[in-house]
Amino acid sequence: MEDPPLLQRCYFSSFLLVLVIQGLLVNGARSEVYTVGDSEGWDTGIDYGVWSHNYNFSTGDILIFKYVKSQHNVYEVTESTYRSCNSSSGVLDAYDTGSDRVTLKEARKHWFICDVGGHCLGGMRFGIDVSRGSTNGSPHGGAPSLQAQPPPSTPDGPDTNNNGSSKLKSAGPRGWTLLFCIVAWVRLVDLFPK
Ligand SMILES: [Cu+2]
Repeated sequence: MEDPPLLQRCYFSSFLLVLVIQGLLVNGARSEVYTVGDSEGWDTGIDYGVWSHNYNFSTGDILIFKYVKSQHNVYEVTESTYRSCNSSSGVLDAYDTGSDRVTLKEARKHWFICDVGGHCLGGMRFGIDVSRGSTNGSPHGGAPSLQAQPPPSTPDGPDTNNNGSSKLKSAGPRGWTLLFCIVAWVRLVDLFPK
């Protein structure tokens, strides 16, 4: 049975809407805020390798560096600068307010150091691997799984349903789909007002 073109377009728009909702759930609702060093903050004498291994970071998460202003600072650097602690090059961003918020926007490795005299070589540095916000969010726990429901089975064998009710049943879901599609179109127009 061929679907009319309008209905086909509506199936597609419904699919898009589901993607938008899923994107909002994954990237919006599940971002986390991490205080670097937890209660100890950003300071000397702390093993940030141990700290960073306690968490899995995703895009949209936020790092907060807490320290006494002018005693430390925060540089986001390249890997080679992280390894050498030589900040004459490879500095991507610099913060020095004492309460710096860094949003992890990109899915890649991020490297942070303190550039105040010798602190980087002394251990005030760490690297984290930021993954794209995804549905395998084990660190956040209890992620709602948005697995696609299997389509309602339509009996096509002569043995399963002999009373001819399948034709009647098929009209119902299509009507609902059409209604849902109209709502989906309205929502999509609202979301993308171009
Ligand atoms: Cu420092």
